[in-house]
Amino acid sequence: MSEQPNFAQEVDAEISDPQLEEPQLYEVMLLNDDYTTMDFVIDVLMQFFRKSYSEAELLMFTIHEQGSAVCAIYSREIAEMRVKQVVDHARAHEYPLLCVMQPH
Ligand code: TYC
Repeated sequence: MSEQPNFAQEVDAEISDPQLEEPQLYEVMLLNDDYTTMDFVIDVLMQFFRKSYSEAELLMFTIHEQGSAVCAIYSREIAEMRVKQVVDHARAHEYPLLCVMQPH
């Protein structure tokens, strides 16, 4: 008998046992608009997505030019919380900034 692990069995177990499946991850994205200031977006990226100033500035310009960009990838619960925090923060400052999530 071979001492090698049976990978086929392990793969089958992962498919059949939901407890062993990897949790679905979600991309959290910011969308461009014409009214939110560049400085506000940079602050959001630093405050809520833990980017350095230079990372945040580069990502902000990517969103500004491309229309959107992935800012982080999280589990569903963390992604939902982050989207709500960012949207609430933007509305509190009367900016229309949109933050959305989609399966990774
Ligand atoms: N387009 C905005 C401007 O010119 C800047 C901006 C960047 C807004 C990224 C939203 O997610 C955004 N002031």
